[in-house]
Amino acid sequence: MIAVEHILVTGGAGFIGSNFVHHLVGHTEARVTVLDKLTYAATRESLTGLPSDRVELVVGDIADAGVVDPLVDRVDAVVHYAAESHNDNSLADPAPFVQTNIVGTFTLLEAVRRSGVRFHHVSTDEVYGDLPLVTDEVPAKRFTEDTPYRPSSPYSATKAGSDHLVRAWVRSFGVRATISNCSNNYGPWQHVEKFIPRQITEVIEGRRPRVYGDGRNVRDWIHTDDHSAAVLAILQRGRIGETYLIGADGERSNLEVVRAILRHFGRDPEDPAEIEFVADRAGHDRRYAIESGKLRAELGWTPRFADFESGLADTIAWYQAHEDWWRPAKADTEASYAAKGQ
Ligand code: NAD
Ligand code: TDX
Repeated sequence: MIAVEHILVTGGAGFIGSNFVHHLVGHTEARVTVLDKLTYAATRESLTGLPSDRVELVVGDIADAGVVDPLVDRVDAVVHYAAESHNDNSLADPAPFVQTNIVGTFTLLEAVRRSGVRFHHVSTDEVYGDLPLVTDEVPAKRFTEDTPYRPSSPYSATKAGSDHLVRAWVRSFGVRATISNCSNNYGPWQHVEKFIPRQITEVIEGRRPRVYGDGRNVRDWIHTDDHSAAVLAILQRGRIGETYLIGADGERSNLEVVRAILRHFGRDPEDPAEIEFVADRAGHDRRYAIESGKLRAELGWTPRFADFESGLADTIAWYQAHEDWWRPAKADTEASYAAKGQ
């Protein structure tokens, strides 16, 4: 187990990074410095209430070595969440994805190479491309740590590029790094551009959920709290140079998810008129599914939110109680979707 006295969390004001900061404060004695550029996706409010003697927010860019280098020199470990994270945005404008996800990760890797600091890189299952639907191929395949990389979108290609950089810095320079590739997260503080918050807030606003294409695409849902617990286990006990897949056996089609949301609000989930089918995403990945046996066997991790429907119910209740937080972003987000017929 490594000593984690002071940790730099990049992207710690975002959806998943802020959850990890809370997890660190609750489960370790570590001090935390958050480095975040505070893009449109940042969730500053999610860091309120944390002890000021343990958590500090530094506003800055991970691609700026002048900002990154002195911060890395102060810490024992870096946990790297900062990214441009939304596939649809990457189709509209890939440039910030290349800059933050690739140049930003490179900048951090150069800093930890120089300082010898432990590095954990947070990545996504999307680097593996997609899988056939279960109905198309039996038995169903799942991603493992050995699945070849085959990213589909500018977002997933830049995350794949960042993973490759981390592996090269481990092998060529002896950087002490681990990588995790997690499936789709849900939970509080997720931006309303993403699928589950968008559909919950559409229904709250009296509109219909909006499903891309035929809605049969499958995602493997995991609660952010479970993701954070897995990342901490890897940081503390993972083997250097290794990759761990994180997933909670939460496969659901997009249609199943919107029907669960409709059911929760007392609407008829089987009535096709309750759902609006909109233009499909270009290059839309069909199915993701994670085999997380390595993480479970080596590090003893298991998900606490084993029941997706109850985690979803908690998440819906959270969005109902936090309208003040999501409402300012909602109108602009919907205007940009409307412009694309989505
Ligand atoms: P998010 O978009 O909610 O948050 C990203 C955060 O990074 C924001 O606070 C933003 O301000 C910050 N950021 C962006 N560019 C930056 C830069 N140049 N310098 C400093 N900070 C910058 O994203 P998220 O959904 O919380 O994802 C966090 C990480 O987890 C990403 O690396 C993503 O690839 C990965 N991931 C996400 C999911 C998911 O389902 N959302 C699943 C697996 C992996
Ligand atoms: O309005 C919508 N309707 C819809 O049908 C939106 C926003 C999405 N979708 C579909 C597309 C996907 O099949 O829902 C699914 C989930 O979409 P997103 O929330 O955009 O997630 P996804 O593209 O799967 O990527 C997410 O998981 C992996 C995160 O955004 C990534 O950061 C992470 O790496």
